[in-house]
Amino acid sequence: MYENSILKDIENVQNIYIAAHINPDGDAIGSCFGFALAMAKLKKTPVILMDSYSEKFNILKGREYVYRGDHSKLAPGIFFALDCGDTDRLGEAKSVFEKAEMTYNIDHHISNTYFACNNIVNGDASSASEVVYEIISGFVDIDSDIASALYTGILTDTGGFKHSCTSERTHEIAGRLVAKGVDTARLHSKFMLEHTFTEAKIFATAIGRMSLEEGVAYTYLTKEDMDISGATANDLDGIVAYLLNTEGAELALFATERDNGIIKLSFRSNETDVNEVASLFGGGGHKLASGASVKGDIKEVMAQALKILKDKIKNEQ
Ligand SMILES: [Mn+2]
Repeated sequence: MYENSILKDIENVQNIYIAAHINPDGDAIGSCFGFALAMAKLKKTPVILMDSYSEKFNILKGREYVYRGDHSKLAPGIFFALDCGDTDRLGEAKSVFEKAEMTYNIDHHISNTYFACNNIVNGDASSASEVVYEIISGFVDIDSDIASALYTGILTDTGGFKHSCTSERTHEIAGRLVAKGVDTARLHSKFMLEHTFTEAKIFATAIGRMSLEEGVAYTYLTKEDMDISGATANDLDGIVAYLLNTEGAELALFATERDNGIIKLSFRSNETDVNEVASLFGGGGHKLASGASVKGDIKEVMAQALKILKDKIKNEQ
């Protein structure tokens, strides 16, 4: 039902601006690449504004539309924000978004702030890629490149079809994408199993100092840990999920110290609403997976978050 409005809105523009959240993950990248490829099929020129991301995503088509030039002179006729809960999460692309004449917000975060002219937000969808599929399948013949990008987004945001956000519809869409020629074994191996040497080393540091207290599994990485290992924010995938998989853990907390004294908190849960917890720190996300960035001392911020999580578990018993 949004197809018509999108088709009408892109009719008179050539450049289609597309962006997702900062520190882009598989869904941010997959949804942007898939959407960009769909726009290219409509003879439009996609312009993806995106932070640096892990090189492993270079096996996907769509990356050729990532723009690496100066942002200051861009004045979009239309801007699609994908997999992004609020405008701050657009990072550098936020200033470009604000200049756009027409804006769309296509997402699946329940914390989404409905910040665009048109908001297509489905909190029940597994991923932004799933929402993008629902939209573009209405007006584009999905080929194997588009299918591979969207499949990657679904695959990574569902943790390999394991998380509770994986619905019957998710599998149905995944099946349709597979029918378009997705090399599922290759994508599973690339995105769910493979890690770099640096990722393995920083994983070991983080897991080596993990604790499990009153149902909360937690750990942290300091700026020094990151500097010594040469790891970046892109190398930390999977750590918080691994914490939650610890027997006896109901909640997981992973704190990392970033530049300028910013502490990034990641929360995961089997049941308890951690979107609420993240919102106490000015963040958000999903009920079972959320995050926040705060300024402060890592030990203090972590102690604060830990206390909130432990209290939450106690109150629910
Ligand atoms: Mn997502």
